[in-house]
Amino acid sequence: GSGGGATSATSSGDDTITMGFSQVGAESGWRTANTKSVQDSAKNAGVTLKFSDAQQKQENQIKALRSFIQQKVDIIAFSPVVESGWDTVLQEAKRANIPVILTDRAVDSKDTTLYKTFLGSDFVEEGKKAGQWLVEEYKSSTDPVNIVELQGTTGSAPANDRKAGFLEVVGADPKFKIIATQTGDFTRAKGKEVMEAFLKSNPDIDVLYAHNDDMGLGAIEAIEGAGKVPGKDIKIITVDAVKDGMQALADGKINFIVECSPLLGPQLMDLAKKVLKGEQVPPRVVTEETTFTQEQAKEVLSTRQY
Ligand code: GYE
Repeated sequence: GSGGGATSATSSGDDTITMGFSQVGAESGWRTANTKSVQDSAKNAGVTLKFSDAQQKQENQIKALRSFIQQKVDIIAFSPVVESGWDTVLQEAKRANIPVILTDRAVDSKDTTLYKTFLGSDFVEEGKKAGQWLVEEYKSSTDPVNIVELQGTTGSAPANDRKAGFLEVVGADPKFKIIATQTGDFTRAKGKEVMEAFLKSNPDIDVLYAHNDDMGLGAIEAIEGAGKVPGKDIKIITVDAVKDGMQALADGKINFIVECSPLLGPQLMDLAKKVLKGEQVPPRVVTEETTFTQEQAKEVLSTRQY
């Protein structure tokens, strides 16, 4: 129903749940698949969804959350573009008695009563998996390995954690050198632009680690434009495993992809229903995911859902 508060879904007589969902934007293939998953599963679950696209700006997300509070939605879910700066608006939601679920990305608030649960991937683990592949790939070599890194959106949980997890693993061996690192904002266009700059100032790049497929795909264009062969002259590791990324992996242009599932919608709707029924939910729900080599990509490409 439209009445505010944690129990309105059951006490207002009708059992329609209204969810306000503030999405980061439409910056990547991952994001598009995530939006579709949330919208489709809201429909299937009979949840009325108020969907708002923040175009990668925190101020827009804060506005959207305030508007959801004003409209007295039953529950708010959002994917915070960056980790910090949410306490004030989350306190406003709490005071209005509207429960909040974090999906996909975390906040760094000390007060964990500001949200009911956090549903999404373990980004540190993803970064470690990327690093582990590299360690294995170069295990018999003692030469220096020059790495460039395309980071996700500055201040976002996946950018912070994918960097940290990767460093934790490759940092143990001094032959791995990160010679350049910069944000590509998770977009193809920025990935291409920054990779062009990397190529100009660094003649000897061995490896690209891109925090998502889209930046990697943009970088592939830059590498080809510079007359080099992606996947051979420069080895490429990315994260997500969206269709276009998996295609490039199967084609030999990417060498390894760490999966990050955007299909969070069904679990989000389940959690929302439980929270509104007053049931206990785990404070953290971690998405299960795997990794793909070029051979594995060829096998699963035709059955990928996103
Ligand atoms: O990896 C990237 C997207 O937060 C996990 O955001 C998400 C990331 C994803 O733009 O492609």
